[in-house]
Amino acid sequence: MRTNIKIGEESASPLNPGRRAENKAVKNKAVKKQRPRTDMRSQRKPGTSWRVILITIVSILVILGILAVAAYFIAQLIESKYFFCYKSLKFIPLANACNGKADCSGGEDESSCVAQFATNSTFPVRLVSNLTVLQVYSGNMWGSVCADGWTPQHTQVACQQLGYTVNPYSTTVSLDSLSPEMKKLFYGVGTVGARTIQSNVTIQNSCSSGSVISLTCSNCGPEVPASRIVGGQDALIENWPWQVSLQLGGQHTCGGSLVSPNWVVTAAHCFTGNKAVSRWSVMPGKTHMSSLGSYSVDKIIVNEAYNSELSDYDLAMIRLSNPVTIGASVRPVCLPPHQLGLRGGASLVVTGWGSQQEEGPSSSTLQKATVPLIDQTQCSAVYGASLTPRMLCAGYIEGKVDACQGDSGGPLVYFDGCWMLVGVVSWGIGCGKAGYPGVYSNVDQMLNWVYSVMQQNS
Ligand code: 4AZ
Repeated sequence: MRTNIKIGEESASPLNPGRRAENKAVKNKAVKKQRPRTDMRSQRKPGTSWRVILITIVSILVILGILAVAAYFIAQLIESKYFFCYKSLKFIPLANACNGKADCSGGEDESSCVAQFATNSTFPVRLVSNLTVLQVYSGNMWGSVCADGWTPQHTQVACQQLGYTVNPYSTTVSLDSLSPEMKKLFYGVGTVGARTIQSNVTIQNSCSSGSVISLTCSNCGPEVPASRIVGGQDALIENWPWQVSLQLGGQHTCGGSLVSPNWVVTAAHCFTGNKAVSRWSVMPGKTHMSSLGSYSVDKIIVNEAYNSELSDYDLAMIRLSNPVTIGASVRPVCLPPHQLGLRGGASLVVTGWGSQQEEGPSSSTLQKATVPLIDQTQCSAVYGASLTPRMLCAGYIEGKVDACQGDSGGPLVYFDGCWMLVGVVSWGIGCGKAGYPGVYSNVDQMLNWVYSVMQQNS
């Protein structure tokens, strides 16, 4: 048994070099024997190499994605501070764009800026009262248009004059339904051929057909199934499809309302300090705030009479570079007829993504709030001379439900057969404060301007 032990010790520490060489040879043999195993590894199953390729591609895509997102945010950051002169490939401070002095060598910083527009004449066609009776202005007088001899071509021309080409549609209204004011003077139309309705009309004492023309020029303001906003509720864009987000450098800044596929009505004060048209875009059809797929803007026109200190004539219009595609979540609101005659207490709805409390962030979901119209004299008692005829008030004297920052420029609508844009969110003292209702631009008082802008810039 001991012998066994001796033999064991010897083999554990081989002192004989001959034996060592022999051992090495054995080891080498063992390595050589392993080679075929290495070869087998290079003949991996096909799935393994695909996995490597896939991982490489995904890694590259992830890296490219991260780079693209980083580039986007860097571009946004630069864009928020600088204007890019694309002809001379240089940046200038944003404040130098649209300042009346060309800072880019090609002058492109001054070539597309917010423009002003003044109306020095009466827009010669209008729709009056909730009956939307067509009136024309000729020889310094407004008169209702008789249905006698009226043709679909006349409808087409009148709607075109009002800036609409979509769904021109006319009906007749009996003379008995008209107010004394609308029966003061009548016009008969001649054969169509002229580009304007008023160019070929004759004064008449009455209409032999016994009726006048009522006009609808666009399938605007469809009825909704159900019915920064403070005290509002979540809303769906499908129910308020004219609501758009007006974005500056991709950031929601103001609300706006589509009044046709390529015109948006908003507030003039949205453009104070940001007059470079290229920085603005319009996002229609979204309940949740987003900036992907917004429409570019090719003209911004503010009312020349806008007074930034008084917020008087706080109205502007935006022309889109391409018309929006009309659908369930994108559709224009109707412009109100003249003398709609709303009284204090009329139920109005304001919508927007503005703050849900004063100084708060804007809301990511569209909000709506029902606010009653406040009688003009009652509101003058609150705001005094600050309240001009171009403004109207809506809300509750006890506060709580109101428009707020970020809702500016957005719609205040009234339903009577269709939804009509009666107001545009403009200003107020705080948001939802007791005793201080929201103040809106009074669209009725600036319809002449709205129609003139659409007609002269289409
Ligand atoms: C604003 O700053 C603003 N409560 C809009 C509406 C109101 C107040 C402020 C009305 O845009």
